[in-house]
Amino acid sequence: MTFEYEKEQYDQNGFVIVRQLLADKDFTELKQNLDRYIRDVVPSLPDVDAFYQDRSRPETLKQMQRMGGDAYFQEYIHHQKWKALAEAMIGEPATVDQPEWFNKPPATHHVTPPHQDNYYFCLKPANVLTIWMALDHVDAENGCLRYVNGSHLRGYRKHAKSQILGFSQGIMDYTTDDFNREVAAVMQPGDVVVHHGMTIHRADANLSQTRHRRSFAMVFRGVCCQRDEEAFARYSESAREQQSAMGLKT
Ligand SMILES: O=C(O)CCC(=O)C(=O)O
Repeated sequence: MTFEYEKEQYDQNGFVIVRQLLADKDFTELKQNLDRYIRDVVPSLPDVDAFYQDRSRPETLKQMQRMGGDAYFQEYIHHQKWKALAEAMIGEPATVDQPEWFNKPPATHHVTPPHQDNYYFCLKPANVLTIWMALDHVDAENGCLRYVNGSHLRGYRKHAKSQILGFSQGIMDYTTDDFNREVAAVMQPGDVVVHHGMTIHRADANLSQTRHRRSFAMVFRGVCCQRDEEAFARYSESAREQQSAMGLKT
């Protein structure tokens, strides 16, 4: 696949949805391995790699990062379907980071603050993107992602410390104009949304009492990207401060 239509949408809007990226069998295998990882590996991970809404309730697991220590996911990051889509959007060869997993468990009421991923990544140029795969049906009720259309073309917005674990910085001056430009990414399990590192996005809380809102994501960066090490050190320090203020152990 050449993804010409998707590339046009991505360049214009800063995000694009691709329906059913994987064959059924591949999607089932991924979900089985995520279940295995949560069951067998997560209980022994340090706090900073698995975030809970309430540490004493395993069912409130809301985020996992640095999953590359697991042999399956270490290999998975090279999956051709993901790489081909990423490189078609990025327009050059890309490298991939370790996978992440996000959830909004039912009745936990945590939001994703508006942010631009590259504010965290500190890459120049910002030729970086996230591919976020829905594992559940995702809609307005359970907290779908919402994108400010075209915001990747309008530079950085000011971020400040947030109180939300896993998203240490957020845009505090989110305006009516931002709300008006939002597009909700309503997705079926197996659909992916690809967003540019400068695209402003956020998500409401999961208001459903029964439905999870799980996703699996990978970040790809063009080989031309260089990290601004000073800015990244500042960001990493603020993330560490947040985690230690919230009592997380490394
Ligand atoms: O799943 C979420 O709510 C946030 C995900 C996100 O911000 C990202 O992958 O960049």
